[in-house]
Amino acid sequence: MFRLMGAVALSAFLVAPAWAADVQVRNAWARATAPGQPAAAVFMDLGAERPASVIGGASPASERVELHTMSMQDGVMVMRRVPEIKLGAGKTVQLKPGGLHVMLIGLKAPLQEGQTVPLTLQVRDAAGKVEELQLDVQVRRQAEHAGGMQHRH
Ligand SMILES: [Cu+2]
Repeated sequence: MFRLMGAVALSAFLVAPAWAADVQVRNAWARATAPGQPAAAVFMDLGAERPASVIGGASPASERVELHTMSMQDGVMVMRRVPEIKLGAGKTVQLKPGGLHVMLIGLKAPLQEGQTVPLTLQVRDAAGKVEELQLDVQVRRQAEHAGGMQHRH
């Protein structure tokens, strides 16, 4: 029984992690969007073997890709663009609702639950060399995180 459940879980949830420049990405996902919604946030866990930075990205699903962070300012959640997301050796940086995220801006079509969206991240290592990391972002339901905040632009 356990073995059977394990097999189901593997096929449903385990996606091979993507690697570039000793950077590993796990669990890349985005919220499904409503028709007309102009942007979507993408979340993931970023791990690095050596210091590196994510410096940008691109996706066929949107006109452009930006790196953002959210923070509380005077009681209001504010989102702003950041030039890079720094990764430390042996550490994991979580991109999650309410914090750092990758933003797909100018969506060409709504993101639908169950869909997979290609995303390329540019990763720069400590020597300044830039590599591209190809990801598949899984689109999940909006309601998955109860109490999540509205993401506005
Ligand atoms: Cu954003």
